[in-house]
Amino acid sequence: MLSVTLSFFNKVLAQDLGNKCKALQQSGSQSVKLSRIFFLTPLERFMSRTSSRTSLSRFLIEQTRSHQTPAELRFLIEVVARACKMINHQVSKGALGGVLGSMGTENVQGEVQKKLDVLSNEILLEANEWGGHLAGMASEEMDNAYQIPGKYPKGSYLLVFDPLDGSSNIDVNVSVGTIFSVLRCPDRNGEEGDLGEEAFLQPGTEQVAAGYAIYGPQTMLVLTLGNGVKGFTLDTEMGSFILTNDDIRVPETTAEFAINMSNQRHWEAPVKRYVDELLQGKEGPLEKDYNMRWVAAMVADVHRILTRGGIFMYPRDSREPEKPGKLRLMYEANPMSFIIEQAGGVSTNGYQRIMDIQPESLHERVAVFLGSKEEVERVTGYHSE
Ligand code: AFP
Repeated sequence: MLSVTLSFFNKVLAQDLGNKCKALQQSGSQSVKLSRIFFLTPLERFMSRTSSRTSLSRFLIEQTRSHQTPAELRFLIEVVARACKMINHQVSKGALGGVLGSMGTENVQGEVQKKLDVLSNEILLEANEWGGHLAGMASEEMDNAYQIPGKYPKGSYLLVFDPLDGSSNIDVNVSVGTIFSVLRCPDRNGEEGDLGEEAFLQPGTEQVAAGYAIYGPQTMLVLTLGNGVKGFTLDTEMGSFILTNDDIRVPETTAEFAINMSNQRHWEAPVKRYVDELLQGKEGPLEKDYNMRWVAAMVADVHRILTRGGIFMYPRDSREPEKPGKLRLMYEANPMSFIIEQAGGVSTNGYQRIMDIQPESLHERVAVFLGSKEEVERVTGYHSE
């Protein structure tokens, strides 16, 4: 009964829409056109919103059709995107979902794990383990590589991720995100045993895809498959990511920088010099006033830089001299560097291009300078003077 009523209702709306379109074509008057736009029926609004849109699925299918993206990789990205929607759902529940606060455990880096860190990790593992597109996974939240259970087929890719970046922001309701990187699994010459860590230790230049989801005022998926950077916004009513930023570019110049200034006394000389010059503004050697922003979630800081330019810095410092920085190479710096470079920006560790670094361990750390070309090149130059 309900479906009959609905289909009748739809027919009436469709007829009404047809009549309005005809009237619009015949009228030609601007004011009539405008009044039509403002007084759209729900169906008209729905159709005008959805008909010309490119969903993530459609984008990926078109990529496969033009032979730019193998079908297996397309499937992998779709599954990751689906997992990000599930994480977004959990994050948005906040206190109502009972998901805030700590687990009372630590990850391999000795950082306190939030409930949502662990939940997001589980969501990504479960979503990706059964599809047959992966040979293994690795995550910030797990000491060792994750083995695809024997009951599932294995594929040719490796997925590396930070399930919930910036998770210390969760309890204060500030943007967080998921960062991921896709690599090809090296040929194992028929070897059947567990996949070792060495399979993952490939430089960032070997990435075939990278992206992040940002859970903020809007939820977005930013993706590169190696031919530019695309931004998709989550339409929460339809449950799909819609292409909203077709060609994201980082402006070459900027007057905005991002760094945790409270660590200033621990920095190395080139970083001290550079930030000191930024702070001198118009009166200093750079002859320009700079503004500063620091969200303390890499996803949010990088997203701002992709949107309006800037330089993001997390340099190495003297607090833990044996560690070359705070951020992780494989699942933070490499995917973000791939995205930034594909958007026309630059990413270094102060001395060399981050994507050229040969990783030595899964959870290796690295100093990061990324964003607008002019500023990243300037601070990198100071390191070699
Ligand atoms: P959490 O995931 O522990 O919040 O760390 C976030 C992060 O790895 C990165 O996303 C931020 O840019 C950076 O750490 C912030 O570090 P500080 O708290 O030292 O500013």
